[in-house]
Amino acid sequence: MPKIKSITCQKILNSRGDWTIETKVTLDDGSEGSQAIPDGASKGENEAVYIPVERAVDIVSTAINDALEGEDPTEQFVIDQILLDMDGTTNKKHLGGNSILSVSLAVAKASAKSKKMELYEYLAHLYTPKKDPSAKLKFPVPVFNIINGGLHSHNSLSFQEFMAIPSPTLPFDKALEMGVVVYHNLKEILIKDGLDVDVGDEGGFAPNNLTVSKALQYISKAASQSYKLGEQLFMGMDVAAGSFYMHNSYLIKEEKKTLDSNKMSQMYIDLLTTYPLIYLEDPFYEGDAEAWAKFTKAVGSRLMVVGDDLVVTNPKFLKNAVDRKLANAVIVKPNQVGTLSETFEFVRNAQKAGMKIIVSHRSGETGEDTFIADLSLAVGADFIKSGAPVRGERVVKYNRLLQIFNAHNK
Ligand code: 2PG
Ligand code: MG
Repeated sequence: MPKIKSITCQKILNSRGDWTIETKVTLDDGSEGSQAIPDGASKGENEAVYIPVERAVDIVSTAINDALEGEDPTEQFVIDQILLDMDGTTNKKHLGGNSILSVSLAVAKASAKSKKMELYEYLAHLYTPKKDPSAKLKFPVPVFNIINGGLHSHNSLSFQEFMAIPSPTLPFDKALEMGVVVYHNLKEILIKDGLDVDVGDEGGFAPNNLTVSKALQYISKAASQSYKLGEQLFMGMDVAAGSFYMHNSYLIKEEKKTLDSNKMSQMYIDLLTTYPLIYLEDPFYEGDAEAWAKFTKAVGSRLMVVGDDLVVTNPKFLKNAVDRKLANAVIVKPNQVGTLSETFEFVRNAQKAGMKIIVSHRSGETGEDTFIADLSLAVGADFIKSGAPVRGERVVKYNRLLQIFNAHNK
């Protein structure tokens, strides 16, 4: 049985040019696992606390290293519990969600190496120990964020993400190809119309002077050039409504409109009649529970109403969402909660409640990190969000899935 020999941590840069941490766990059999930590721009109020990087480096390489040295790394749930007990707070403000998660995930990676398993196989075995290892892999549908607004760009759009979504009936390689084709179509159309094709944090175009409807029109046009919209390809949005919720209403700055929750709902319902939208993430601020409940009741049978800031990958907030029927799908971001064990508990409970699962990146990522790709396979996620099919830190996740897909479909 291997033992943890040492845990080290250093600061590195993320895709936004901000510092983050990278932790390395070394086992006494020589196996190693490293994990860098992503960071969000539009964070939920109840996310685990991201402590300053210098402090996190110190905590991981001293206190956490001392506490875990000699422990069995394959006992993931024991390791995570030690970290939770050491922290002792509900939002991980003592040790930091970033410090804790980096260790939790690096331990899993080192253990996978030690067992000579692919990471997704090892994670699947932790998530469902009794699962037949030869069972067919379920690949997530990629959700491509091809127009960026909100806190991910400096344009006038208040909504954060406008997405092209291949039909869930398509194989992963075909779905990826569609995202690429639509992205390039869109680029040409924007250039022809004299619009800017600089990109936002997640690789989507971020031109100025768009409105929500115009952004959707552009995606429709780009998609219909090559595919049957509403059949082969659908659309979605991450509104990230909490980022423009002020004084009990929503400020749509590009249209100089201030809407209350009912008017926001009506706007979405109107858009649903015009565009083949199947996915709407954070349509309301997380504290606007009544609006979530009413809206999900009204459109939940034909639309994925996706909770992100609403549930922050935390079983406690998920329970509230399930009990009050606030959403029918959830985002999974391990760094919102801070340990692999809690992430698994969250996904398990959401799946039990019949919710769709979308494993997601953050807007600030690191170039080599592919953990979420393996995680999506391990838990059988329905979708994965890794931005547009451009920029190294975004495509590395799609490429990891493609490599595994190809290996399984020879
Ligand atoms: C989101 C994410 C990722 P951020 O809101 O879903 O797209 O953004 O990482 O900035 O919170
Ligand atoms: Mg979101």
